[in-house]
Amino acid sequence: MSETLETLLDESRTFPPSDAFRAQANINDPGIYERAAADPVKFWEEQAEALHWFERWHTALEWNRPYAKWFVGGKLNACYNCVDRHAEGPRADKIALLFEGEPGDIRKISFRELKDEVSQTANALKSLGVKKGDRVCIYMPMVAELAITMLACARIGAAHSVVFGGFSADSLAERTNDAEAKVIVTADGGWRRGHVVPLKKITDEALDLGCPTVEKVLVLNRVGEKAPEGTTMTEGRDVWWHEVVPQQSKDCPCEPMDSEDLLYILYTSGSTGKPKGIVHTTGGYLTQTTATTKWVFDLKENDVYWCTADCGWVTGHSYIVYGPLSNGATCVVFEGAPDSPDKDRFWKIVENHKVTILYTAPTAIRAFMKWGVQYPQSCDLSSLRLLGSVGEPINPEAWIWYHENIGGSRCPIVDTWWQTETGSILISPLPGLTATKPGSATQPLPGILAAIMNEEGEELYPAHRAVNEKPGEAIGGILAIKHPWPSMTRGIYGEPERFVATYWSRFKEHYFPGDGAKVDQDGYYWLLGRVDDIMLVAGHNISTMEVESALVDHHAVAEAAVIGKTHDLKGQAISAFVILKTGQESHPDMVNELKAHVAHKIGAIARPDDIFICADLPKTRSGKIMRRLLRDVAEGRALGDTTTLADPGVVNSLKNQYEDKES
Ligand code: 6R9
Repeated sequence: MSETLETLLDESRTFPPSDAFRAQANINDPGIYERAAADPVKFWEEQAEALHWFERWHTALEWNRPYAKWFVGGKLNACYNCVDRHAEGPRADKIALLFEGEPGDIRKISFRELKDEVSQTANALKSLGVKKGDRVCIYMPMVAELAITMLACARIGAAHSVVFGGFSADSLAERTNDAEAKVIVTADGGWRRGHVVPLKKITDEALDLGCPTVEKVLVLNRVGEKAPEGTTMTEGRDVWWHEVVPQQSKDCPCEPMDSEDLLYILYTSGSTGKPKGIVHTTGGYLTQTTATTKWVFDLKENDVYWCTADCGWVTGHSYIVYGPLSNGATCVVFEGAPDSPDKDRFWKIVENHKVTILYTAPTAIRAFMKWGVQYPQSCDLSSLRLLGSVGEPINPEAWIWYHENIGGSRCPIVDTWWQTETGSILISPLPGLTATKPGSATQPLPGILAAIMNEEGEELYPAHRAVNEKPGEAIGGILAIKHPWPSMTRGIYGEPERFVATYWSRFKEHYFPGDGAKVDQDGYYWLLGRVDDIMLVAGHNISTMEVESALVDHHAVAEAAVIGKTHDLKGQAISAFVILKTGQESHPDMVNELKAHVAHKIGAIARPDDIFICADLPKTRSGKIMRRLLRDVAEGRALGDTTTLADPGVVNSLKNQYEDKES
């Protein structure tokens, strides 16, 4: 990358909170930013007070870059905070988990029942030999028992490592072995678009590859007689959930954990290399997920909160399980897909359960746009009062569509930027205070110091600055976080050098998240995608996100992925892959029309050299577009690692079509 990043997209629409929303919001005093900036450590200590500590900490922060320890000396238990303190108080009969399975089965679990079931599961894990400090691998469908198992681990001080139920036997074995897990908790199967995902069979395959540390496998009966042929139990190793869990005592004390004890490991697959086991500890993580859930989602006692992520991703950890339950919220847990049995499934869930807060991903929103407004319009979405987005930059047009068609133009949208490594949301609007701009994650949250850097590691936009200081003109560069924050990762499991090399070597002081960003003249942050994806076109750094947003702005376009393709003269030329909305036909002039649209919208410099209209894009299982593979396609190379793709077939057929077009 050269000096700075061009700033092309100029989005001037703003959406201030309504007076009514502001008046009732959890955070409606703008002074919170100043108070936090004046003394971030003291500010986070105040947030930690919201938790139940068995013993108070003696030192709020010990910082030996890159290692932070928060609330040192404090003792607490994450499960106690998420379950027991509510079960023992006025929330005992409040619904904690509101589960809907793909076939339509519904289970409502109160905090009192959750405490019993988590305790029994914890005792079952103990009976299988799990002790404080051990690791448990969880490979389950998105059912209530997945959250229950995570909490059961936390209760007895065992760390969980959740592996997304769509991963292969190889991935499961690799992660199980890296974490040296003693037990795997799985299910006979899970439902996905009417089919059974054979989780137990895949677990057996993984174990056949060699997982020497695994002693027992606990198997939930989810699909029963629909389990695929060959689903068998290995005597002495495998145990049915229903044969050991319900029999256990409901009495299982919460283990007092040190604030810095391991809570979980979660593997993130970088674009290359083996997955990184991101480590999170207890006190700081729970403090910040608890606080941010309350601020960002404006969570109230009567909300029905639904985060559509899977617990296989960090979003499911922080914003389905730990943050919301610690706040005593009612959380929807949904097993299935948004288009099964039909494309209105999400909206039926919102209508039936009167969901008030919906947190989903841009990839889902763009799919809804592509399918058409008739699906949300056929359901009553009037219970919704706040919408959230996470996982990728949300293009302004997708934001506006979400605002109008899902939020009925009345719900604030929180576009939340964060990572597995950050543990909780770092950049986001506060819905009672922030005037939002479509496509911008707006501002670092109180207590977070975020800078924009140049290649040389100098701050172009400083982390420390007066709260109301505005740059006056847009500044593009690399995002960096300066001060430690409580929920930051404590490392990559077993790989301290890789931890330093990946996040702490690029800059002398700051944490390097790997994302490009700009601040606009008003001091709003725009996340522009991974630094590796930024294009260098004739000496200009151009973000893929801005060109994609200009394409999605065209009425016929549902989704776009942009890459830089090697070019003799320009270094890189802009190349776009475009999916049209359902019902839109490509016509001979479509490509020229789209090129002209981009040039008109953000400038001639960003006009794509070529545009390829396609039916699908390669995405990771959490829905992020893999531009690296599109570069391989465009440059005619062999495809790189495709193991993290949701559907490897997509990129292979794309490659064939692309080659046909070129020849
Ligand atoms: C929570 C999660 C992290 C990467 C991150 C960035 C992208 C996430 C975003 C966003 C723009 C947002 N990302 N949220 N980009 N705007 N609101 O997704 O964690 O799976 O670790 O991915 O996702 O590139 O660096 P993770």
